[in-house]
Amino acid sequence: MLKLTVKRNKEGEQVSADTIVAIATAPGEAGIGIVRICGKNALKIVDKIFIGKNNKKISENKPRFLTYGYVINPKDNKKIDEVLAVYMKSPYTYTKEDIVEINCHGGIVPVRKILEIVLENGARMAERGEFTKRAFLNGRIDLAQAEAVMDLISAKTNMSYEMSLNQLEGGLSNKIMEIRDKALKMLAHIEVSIDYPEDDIEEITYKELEKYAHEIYVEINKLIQSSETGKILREGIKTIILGKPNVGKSSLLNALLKENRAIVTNVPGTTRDVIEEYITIKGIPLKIIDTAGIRDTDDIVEKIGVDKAKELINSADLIIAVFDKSRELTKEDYDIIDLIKDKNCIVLINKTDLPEELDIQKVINNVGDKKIIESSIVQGEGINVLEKELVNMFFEGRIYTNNDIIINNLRHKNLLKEALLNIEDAMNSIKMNIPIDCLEVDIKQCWENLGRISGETITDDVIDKIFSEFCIGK
Ligand SMILES: Nc1nc2c(ncn2[C@@H]2O[C@H](COP(=O)(O)OP(=O)(O)OP(=O)(O)O)[C@@H](O)[C@H]2O)c(=O)[nH]1
Ligand SMILES: [Mg+2]
Repeated sequence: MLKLTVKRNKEGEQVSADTIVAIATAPGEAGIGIVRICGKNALKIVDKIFIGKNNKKISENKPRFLTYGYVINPKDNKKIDEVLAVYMKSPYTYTKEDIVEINCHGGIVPVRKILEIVLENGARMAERGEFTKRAFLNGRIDLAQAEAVMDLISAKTNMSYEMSLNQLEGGLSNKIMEIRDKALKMLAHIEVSIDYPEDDIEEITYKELEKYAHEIYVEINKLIQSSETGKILREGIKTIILGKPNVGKSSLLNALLKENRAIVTNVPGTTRDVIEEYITIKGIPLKIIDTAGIRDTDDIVEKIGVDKAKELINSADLIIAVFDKSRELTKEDYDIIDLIKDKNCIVLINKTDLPEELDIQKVINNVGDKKIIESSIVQGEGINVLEKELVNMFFEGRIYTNNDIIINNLRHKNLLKEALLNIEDAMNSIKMNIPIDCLEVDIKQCWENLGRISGETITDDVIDKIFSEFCIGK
């Protein structure tokens, strides 16, 4: 009844026809560079181009032991580089196929020369992500784990790195498997009921199905909800610092970064362009954006900056609106109050070290129930309170651990949404006592959509698309 659409290789079987090669390290000057060869002829090829101490071949050393020697051009025995090479024997390798890695000097020339020699001697250039694709097709990891490899490599924040590591270790895959098992149990109940269509069995079956469907619904929904967090952990909380000129916006950026990134002067209109930086506060990544002070201006450059700042407001996760406590509220301040209405926003009243001119009550009356914090950035006061509030607004003091399963991949989120619709349809049918065999289609679709996340039920073209986004050599 339930079949896989992708052909995956059997345990221990090396079915890839070609032996592939790629430079596994990043281009540039480095201590070492690694050329990686994978497939059934890997050892044979390296035996032709590698010569160890006392003329020993790599195949004469034990697998997983480094062999010292030279890569040579077999045509004229000319040495190409002094290297360490290691042979990893199938199936205990990254791809489950034979792999040889050559550690050579890390400049662009040695790695390229070795790559060329390997190509001349029978390997072909690996496609993007082909090593990991083989690991998937050979059944060492599932698709969600393969995607985690790519996310791990491209992680920009500690949190997204940890999310990917958890996914690589099978956190998400196990959860998906649990939910799919429940769907399978539902299908089994339906089969029994169709085979023995007595009334009482059908009644029991409806109750059981309702229970399972509800559990599945709750679990899928929880995963979908986590994707908001996933996006933030991956890309950072997009935070815009907004305010009229000279209130201390750039000073705030510098204080949060703990470095003098933006120019700060007492001339209003100092910042004219948008300045973006990443910071991590209590493990939570923020993409923080300093903007030009909002005011009407005839200066063309400054005006573009002001317009850019206004544009950013709609795409922000959070706004920090800064006001100057040493000055009366002005028209510009009221414009800003207007701009932040209905937005996720913290109000910062800065320059508390100076004589007070601002009527805070006026601010409170106008901004509504937004959180208000006072600060003196030059004296380092209030920054801690602000940092705490920033994190609390998004995570309410929750610390994320490695055990939390967080969806951070759009493909997964979309499949979960489809699976949720399927189970909702099934739940509605159960409520309406629709004949039991009609439920089967929805539940099966739910099971299949979930299976697409781990790659159990997926087509070849989707797989090709996913791996084409990998880097070469992984
Ligand atoms: N006394 C006092 N001065 C401050 C404080 N914060 C910033 N300043 C000063 O206020 C002036 C303006 O600071 P900036 O950070 O450049 O202000 P800004 O909002 O980025 O200004 P624009 O880029 O022109 O929009 C500088 O002279 C800062 O040193 C504070 O808490 N107290
Ligand atoms: Mg500035």
